[in-house]
Amino acid sequence: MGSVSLKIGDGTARFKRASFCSSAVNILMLFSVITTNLFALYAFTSSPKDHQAHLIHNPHKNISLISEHVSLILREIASSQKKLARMEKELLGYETMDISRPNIASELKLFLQHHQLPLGKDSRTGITEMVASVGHSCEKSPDLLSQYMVYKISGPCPDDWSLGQKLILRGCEPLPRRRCFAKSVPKVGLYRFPVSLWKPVSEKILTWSGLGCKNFECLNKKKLSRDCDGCFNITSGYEIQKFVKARGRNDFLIDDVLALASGGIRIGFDISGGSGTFAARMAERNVTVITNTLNVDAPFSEFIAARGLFPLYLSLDHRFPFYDNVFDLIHASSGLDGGDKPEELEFLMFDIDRILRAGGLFWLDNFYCANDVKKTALTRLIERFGYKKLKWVVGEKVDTAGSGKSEVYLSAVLQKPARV
Ligand SMILES: *[C@@H]1O[C@H](CO)[C@@H](O)[C@H](O)[C@H]1NC(C)=O
Ligand SMILES: *[C@@H]1O[C@H](CO)[C@@H](O)[C@H](O)[C@H]1NC(C)=O
Ligand SMILES: CC(=O)N[C@H]1CO[C@H](CO)[C@@H](O)[C@@H]1O
Repeated sequence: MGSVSLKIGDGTARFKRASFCSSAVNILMLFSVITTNLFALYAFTSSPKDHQAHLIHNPHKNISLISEHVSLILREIASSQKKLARMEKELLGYETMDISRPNIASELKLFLQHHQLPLGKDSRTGITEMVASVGHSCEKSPDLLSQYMVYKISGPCPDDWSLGQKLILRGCEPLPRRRCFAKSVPKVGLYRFPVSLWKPVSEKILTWSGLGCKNFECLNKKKLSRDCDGCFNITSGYEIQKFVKARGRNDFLIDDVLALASGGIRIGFDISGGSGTFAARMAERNVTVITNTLNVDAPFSEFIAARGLFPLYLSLDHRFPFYDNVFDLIHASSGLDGGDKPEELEFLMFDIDRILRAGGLFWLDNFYCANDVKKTALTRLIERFGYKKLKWVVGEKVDTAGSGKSEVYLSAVLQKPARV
């Protein structure tokens, strides 16, 4: 077994060319079925006349001739299937990773190799081997991946979380596991919950390696994203007013939204939730919220955890690691945006719908629409899901920090219908 397919696990697929690919593959499939059948027809009918006469006269003796034809046909089918699989892979833009090639870290090889189960087939799951889960897009960054997998076994891991995140941002998710100890940061001076929600977090208990900023002063001066403008300042400024004091029609208040829900909001999921302030405000109302974030340009995960909240370190390209119909509430804002790829947002919306329970609320909070086309497309997409619009506000805001142009934002509270 020289190479191992990376088309395994729940690796993130890039969907840009998906529809083109699937129709091309369908045509190929059809073509192959037709040619295989024609071939079979030819094989059974085109034997020379004397052979046929011979067969008729010696029907039992010439079974070997028929079986020869059959095995020829089977070989032909197998080879077209292989050809098809190869073409499909080329169309999708990924290949099997050849772990026999040079410069592949030995730890990576070991991790990717299939491991047979010691007792053969497992009766409960039906599997016969353990397959390591790693994103198929990892194939696109073999050098980074190999660099990531070079370390001393049982020793300290290199200080390289940002390398791992770089791979994740290139779609290499899940990352391979490693057999080394991540750098440990002493977490001194943590406060008890719920006091921890609004206490300043010490700079010393966060990891600043791999980041442009090395302290809060630097972070607070930067506009990290539309949803995090000074969001690490949780003692004064705008962050402490968020969700409890509105700046405009697009800002809904948590208590108003909870009142719409007629009870039963106990667990929620916040997508790209900055420094965790939404989860903090919800915690004060006894609602448990998981905050999804990466550490892009700032130590979001550790900061959220220091506040006593649950950070989920996961890119939005990854299927949410939750079962269907479990959340009462999902909150998302501009972080949801997949850029100029509308399919990405569509896949994401279906995944949000999957984990939200019927009757649960989807709160789209100040979603930035670059233009009218985008707003219309988003509105159409949302309407396809048949949610009840409890609140729907399209507003304009002046971009005070940047160009001074007015920008369009959509805020909505939507209730998932019970589909039967
Ligand atoms: C937080 O914001 C306030 C008001 O904008 C400012 O005075 C204070 O210095 C900021 N704190 C930090 C740690 O940046
Ligand atoms: C949250 O739960 C605590 C303990 O059960 C209770 O005392 C408090 O009133 C609750 N707060 C809210 C806002 O419901
Ligand atoms: C008994 C008999 O006629 N066998 C023939 C079956 O077909 C093979 C292949 O054409 C011939 O070589 C055999 O003589």
